[in-house]
Amino acid sequence: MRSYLSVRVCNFSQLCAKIGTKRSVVKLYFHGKKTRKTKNGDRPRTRKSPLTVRWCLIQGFHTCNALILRIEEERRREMTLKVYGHRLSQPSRAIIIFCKVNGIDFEEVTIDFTTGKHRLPDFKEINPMAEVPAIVHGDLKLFESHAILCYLASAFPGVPDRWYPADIISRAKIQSILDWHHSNLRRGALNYCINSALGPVRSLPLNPQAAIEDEKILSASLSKLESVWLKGDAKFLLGNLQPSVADLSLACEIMQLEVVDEKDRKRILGPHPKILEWIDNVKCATSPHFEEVHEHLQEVKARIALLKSA
Ligand SMILES: N[C@@H](CCC(=O)N[C@@H](CS)C(=O)NCC(=O)O)C(=O)O
Repeated sequence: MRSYLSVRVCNFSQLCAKIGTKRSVVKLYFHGKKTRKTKNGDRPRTRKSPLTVRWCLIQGFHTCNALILRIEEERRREMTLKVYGHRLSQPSRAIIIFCKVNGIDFEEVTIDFTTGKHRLPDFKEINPMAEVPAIVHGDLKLFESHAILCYLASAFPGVPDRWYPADIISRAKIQSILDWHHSNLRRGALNYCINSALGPVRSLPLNPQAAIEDEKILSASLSKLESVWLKGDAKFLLGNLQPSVADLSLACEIMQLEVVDEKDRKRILGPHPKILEWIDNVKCATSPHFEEVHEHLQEVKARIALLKSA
């Protein structure tokens, strides 16, 4: 933590310049925040600065250590990463697992898209596309899971390079898998799961006819995945020895098949032993978070069974 013991100021402008904070923020701390009573009569906590700090500033030529430390603390709080998602959502799971595996401090905010919460104005302020996942990190609001994974891997210094390597060629190859994913594997897997099992959970009808077409796209994508990026005895995509953001994103997509009927899942994944082995590798490399975050799918599966029997 930076020490401000030597910071001496005589007015707001100097203080703001020294600590690189907006004048309005410093004033807020200095004067405290005006508060109104809430419905139940409580007064919310104010951020009144300690008297000593106030006195220091009034005196005009004093060290503002306590005030500055409070501002820094608030900044850190504001910088805490917020992940808006839902564990039924494949891309949300990838982000949650990524944060957990890499020890990134984050707050998980559940947006239940099965009941339309993603269309509420507050969430659309964060993601105007009304989809989970999205993140808020300081002033940054970001949506699209692949962009988020790449941002997290680059913005947090403790994340090992192999997740999204600095080397531009390795990075470009990962990017190419991520781009392919959205219009192929995801298209097939997402629509197949909705049309064959998940629909009723989201108040949508099942559509067995569409599911047949979705399965064709999904199976073709699985074959491509095996023959292009998992060729030879590759443990992870691109023949890497450790998983990258692409492994995590694609593995979470395929895991969505946990919610479909067991015989359908076996029919689709059975012909792809390399895929099954690779998913196990991703699971092992990110254990126990991978399993823990995917547990939610079992609850969804139980809900599907209940809706079916009703
Ligand atoms: N391309 C987006 C896809 C996000 C997405 O499809 N999210 C789904 C949940 S998995 C969603 O929020 N759907 C809301 C809706 O369809 O109304 C990403 O990778 O983040």
